[in-house]
Amino acid sequence: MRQYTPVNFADVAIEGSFWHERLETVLTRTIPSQHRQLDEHGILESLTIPEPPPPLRIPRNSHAFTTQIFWDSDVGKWIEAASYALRHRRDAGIEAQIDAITEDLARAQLPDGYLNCWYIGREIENRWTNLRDNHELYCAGHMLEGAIAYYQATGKRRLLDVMLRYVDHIAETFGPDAGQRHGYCGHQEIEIALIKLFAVTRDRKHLQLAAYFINERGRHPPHYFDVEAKARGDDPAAFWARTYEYNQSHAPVREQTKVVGHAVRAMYMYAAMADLVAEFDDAELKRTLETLWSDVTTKQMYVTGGLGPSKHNEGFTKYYDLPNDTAYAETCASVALIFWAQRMLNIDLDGGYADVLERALYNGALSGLSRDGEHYFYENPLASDGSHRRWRWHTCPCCTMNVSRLVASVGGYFYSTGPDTLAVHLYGGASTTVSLDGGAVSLRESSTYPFDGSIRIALDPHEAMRFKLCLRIPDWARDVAATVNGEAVDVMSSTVNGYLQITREWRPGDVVALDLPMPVDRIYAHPRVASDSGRVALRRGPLVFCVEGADNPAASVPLIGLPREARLDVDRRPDLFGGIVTVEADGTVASLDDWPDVLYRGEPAVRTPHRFTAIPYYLWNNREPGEMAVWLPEA
Ligand code: FUB
Ligand code: ZN
Repeated sequence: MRQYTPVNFADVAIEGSFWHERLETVLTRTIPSQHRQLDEHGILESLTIPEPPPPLRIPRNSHAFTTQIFWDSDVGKWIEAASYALRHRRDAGIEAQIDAITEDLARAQLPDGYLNCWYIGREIENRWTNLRDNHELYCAGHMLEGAIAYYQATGKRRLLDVMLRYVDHIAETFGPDAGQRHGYCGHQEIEIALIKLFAVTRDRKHLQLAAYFINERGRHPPHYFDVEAKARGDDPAAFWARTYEYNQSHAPVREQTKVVGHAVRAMYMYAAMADLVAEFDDAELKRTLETLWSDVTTKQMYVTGGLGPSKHNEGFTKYYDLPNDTAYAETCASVALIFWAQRMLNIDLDGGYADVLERALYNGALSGLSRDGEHYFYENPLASDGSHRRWRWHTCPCCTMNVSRLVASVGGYFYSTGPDTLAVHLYGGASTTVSLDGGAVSLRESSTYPFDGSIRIALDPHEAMRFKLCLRIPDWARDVAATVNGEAVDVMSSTVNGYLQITREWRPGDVVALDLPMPVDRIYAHPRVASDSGRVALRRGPLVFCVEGADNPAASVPLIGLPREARLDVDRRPDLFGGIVTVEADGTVASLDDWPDVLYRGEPAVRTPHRFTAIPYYLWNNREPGEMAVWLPEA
């Protein structure tokens, strides 16, 4: 059913300054510093199964849970990110680090293939007894993804072989047969990994196991998490989250119509389901995903592509509940949304998926990584009183390696190929050579996107060749113009599902020019989003903007407003963050001068003119700490 195949990031050269800078930062600073952090925080040591086990570094919380239990996943994710880095350039130092981890894992692995360093080191007698909470299969999934990426980057099989033994053990342990456990992980992840493994091994056992975990999920009675809770002597009703909506096992996945619970778990599950749609031509599952997609994107997504307003369940609450200053909007959730969106996009090339992918990529996900590449956001609120800061490390460092693996592989989101089709989803200066039915085609896209929408695409088929070039026309773009070798294309009539389709015999040296004008747009939220009522946000191209104290020292950010007719200017700022575009606006500020020392009065505050500067949201909190707001009162 999947008609399109993403072009692997390793076959895409990132040349544009925007992503080149992010990529270099990740390669030279983020990946090495993450290894240092894994080392300094005892995470690498845990792979050596120290005897006796050292005291917990991360104390148990009120539910007796420690995030230390899924340290293996952090290592796996780092290996994956570092392996992506290796595909950009080999590095003996990084390889030695991964090889050392591999040897620790090989030593830790039990004779039956089992490999989870928490359980092996601390409570092996309890393995597989609490899938609901303890992330065993989640850890296996991330380690497996790391092993696959390392094998693909270097050709070295040792870690992959270790993980294949573990997967064999998992496949014996879980499944429909008598004597097997009919379970699945409380935190979905292994499903994605097994499908990636299938792409390497072509062993259908791996695909079937992924399908089993998805299809078994939420089938009851009896519910698997009830069964295992009782087996370990716990009362299932005492589950701290109170509902299996938390981990999307409240109903069989095909019967789910609302996006609920923990946001990252949900997104990873939907990504895996989208893979299964493609692998099994599963139309029913596709319809389920379309319903869920519509549910989340029309009622539960922040303007930044952030997901999950609540800290309580790290996830969703009720429709239109999108508070700004308390937004959880975990970096991982936006990254995972990108994974899901990409898989949906490649089923049948519907630009709506690419629009969300781009929104999350440039805003809610990218904000998770600091300019210096060594600080992070876990939560990505849309307003702050100045107390929300980037941190160097976290007791739960899941977001750190999610954002590094995303940036290190960002080239993989730019292009897809399909039957006689080359599709361009993202712009920003990227080149590739792909194989179509008629032969090889090189494509070089040059632009300074996302700061400018003037795009040039040079095509170089090895000889004259007929195929369809599909250029994404983002949902925010209006008055789009395009030419082929200087001749105008009728964009309106040639655009299908968000893609401008140009089918012709392409010749070496052909050039397409695409102009996506980028005025500053005012954005309004659905009237039911109480937090944004009477407020306006600014967007230019794919970037959502915010007002930050550092640029606006003369006024307190929450007092700044933007009248409906106010003029908005664009300013090119080579001096700021290596060269960005800011929005300069004729705003207002609420005057406190004539407001007496009372909370309430019969007249609103007097507003005086105040010109302010807004920067791209993803860049906030890279200077001195201060207030920030995305949604401004329209006043
Ligand atoms: O539980 C593993 C990861 O840690 C989740 O994906 C994040 O939400 C954080 O809880
Ligand atoms: Zn995270």
